[in-house]
Amino acid sequence: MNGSSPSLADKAATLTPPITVSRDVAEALQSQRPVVALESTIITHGMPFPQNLEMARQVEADCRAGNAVPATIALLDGEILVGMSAEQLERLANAPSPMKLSRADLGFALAMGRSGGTTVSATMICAALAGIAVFATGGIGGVHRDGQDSLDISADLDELARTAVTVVCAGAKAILDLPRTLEYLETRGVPVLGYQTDHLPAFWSRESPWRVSMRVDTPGQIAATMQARQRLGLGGGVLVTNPIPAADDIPYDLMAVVVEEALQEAKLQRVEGKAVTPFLLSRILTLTEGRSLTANIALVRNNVRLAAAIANSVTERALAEKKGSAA
Ligand code: PSU
Ligand code: MN
Repeated sequence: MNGSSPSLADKAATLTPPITVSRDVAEALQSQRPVVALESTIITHGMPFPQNLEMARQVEADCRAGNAVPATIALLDGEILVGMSAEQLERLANAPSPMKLSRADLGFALAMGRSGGTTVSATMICAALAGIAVFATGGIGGVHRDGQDSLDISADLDELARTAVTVVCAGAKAILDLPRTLEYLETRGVPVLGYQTDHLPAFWSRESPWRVSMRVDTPGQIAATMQARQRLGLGGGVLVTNPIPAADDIPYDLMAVVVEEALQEAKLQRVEGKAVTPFLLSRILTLTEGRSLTANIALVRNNVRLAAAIANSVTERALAEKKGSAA
């Protein structure tokens, strides 16, 4: 570094929106190499310490093993980070009272200099700002049970309808109303793809009783679908549902009993709003004696591997198209 003229990567590291893109992510984006965005509410609210930090490091390694640069997204002291250093990850995983950030919270958190994990909705927003098209998470939020009365419908669903990022998840947790979640997504024009499955996966379980209408069997078919949607100017995201690996599956009927018990406790203790999902997750962890956490880690890793393969396919297609138009 001679300090006089900043490299292109340095310039890309500070975009006009207040986000800081790490050097390796900026370089990958600039040279059109595959990048996968990763969310951070799973670190701050989804898993206990230290498993949260171990998982965050592990999925970054999985992403690199799949030939894609990981871009973990979070807020630290009012700075939106796209791509985090080892030290920043550690700070986030240990943050004393991190916010759980969705679209509604981002501006406030930025203004107040707060730290927090980004949910699927906020991660999609930041990924799109940075120019990242593929994002891996565990499960998305959805329509809660009795959501038709409480109107507790995750901001994730509307974000999928408006922001053009492909989200790879293991379906939605059975703590939600799965058929209403599917109906809502359909109404809002969000395609739900089943990866090598005809059934909606239910997070800890490979299969739920509900079907998905669009099945894909290869990462290439997903990239082709993304490209076709882009050509049509449809906007909005794509939801890829990827079943948990068979070795870690907890059957749907078994989980249904555990989920029912956790929901009853949440009701008794009058847990509401943003606190509902973290409360249920931690109760389910205790009720399954840790099995749900092992499953959670396995499914996130599985989603990251698929997201990396999709990102590779997307960049291959973009390069092929460029060559085609140059010829
Ligand atoms: N699934 C998990 N762990 C999580 C979440 C989902 O296994 O921590 C998080 C995601 O960040 C998702 C959010 O976007 O929960 C949804 O929260 P809500 O239902 O409050 O919108
Ligand atoms: Mn909610």
